Amino acid sequence: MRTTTHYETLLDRHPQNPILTAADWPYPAHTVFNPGAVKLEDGTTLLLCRVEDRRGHSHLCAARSANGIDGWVIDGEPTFSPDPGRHPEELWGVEDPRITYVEELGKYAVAYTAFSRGGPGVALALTEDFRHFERCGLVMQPDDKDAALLPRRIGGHFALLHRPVADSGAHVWISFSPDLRNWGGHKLVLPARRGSWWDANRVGLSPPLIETPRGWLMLYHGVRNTAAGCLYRLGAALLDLEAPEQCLVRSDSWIFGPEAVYEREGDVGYVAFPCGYTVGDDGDAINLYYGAADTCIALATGRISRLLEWLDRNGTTQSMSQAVSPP
Ligand code: BMA
Repeated sequence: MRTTTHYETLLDRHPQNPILTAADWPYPAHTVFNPGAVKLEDGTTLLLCRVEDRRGHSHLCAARSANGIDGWVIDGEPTFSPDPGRHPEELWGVEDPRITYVEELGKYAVAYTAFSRGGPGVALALTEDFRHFERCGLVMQPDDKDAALLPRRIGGHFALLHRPVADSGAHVWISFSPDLRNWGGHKLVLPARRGSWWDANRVGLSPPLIETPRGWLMLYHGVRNTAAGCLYRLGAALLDLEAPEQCLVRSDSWIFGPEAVYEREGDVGYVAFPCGYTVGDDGDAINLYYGAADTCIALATGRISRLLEWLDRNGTTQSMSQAVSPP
């Protein structure tokens, strides 16, 4: 195994990794990965896992654990299945959920990829209990994915981060809505870099934004296309609290990448892809849940304060970054 011994370690792999695999599933599953995560009111960690079947289509299934590490109780059947009859945008499955608790609604908002005949788009569903879901339908048309809602309104509007793909590239954007159905005010937040950068070919939000007194901490994945395939790694940025389209600082280096065997070997090797986190009782410790090699689910632990402090030392302000040019 390769190591990053001479680089600072900000996120530690849990010794029990991978914490969930398809073998744990109570019904046939090919792979389980890219879970959304949330800590429920009673302290239970709920992972909404992407489960791929042998057709290649994905659905979502909830797994619950008291400590967020083991003892998972997995729903006996799919928790949220594609419903292409009523929602044609879900024809080829539902993928990569990101969960946000929206206090104003008293509900969790799940932003997920709906894989339609026209390509992947962003859909939203609301739930109170992860058993009944109310779909809002497709909110961003294809090609678009990697979306999460912010937990509160910004300037009177709901706000959604997402990653449309256009001729100009694959960059992170933010859009606003009065009602979660109609979206506008689109603004570029974080462009992919260019050339030899680790995040040159595509960037996308990873888990939902983490609110801190200094700004929204964003963990994002950056993709570099190589002769051997794509490399998915994780970077950090800080967005302004009241104007999240303003990126205050962005990491030049990646902070976490595929190194362990279960991250390098699988259906899609060299992928570490977090879609959710939970925060400890101290408000600082985070559990970051990620899909490894599009095959299994792993856990990395860290501290928000450390990530912020590292960004202070290793970040670049957007205006100073010569590597970035807007689309
Ligand atoms: C992305 C998404 C993820 C996947 C990753 C690596 O575009 O499709 O679901 O984990 O590619 O295959």
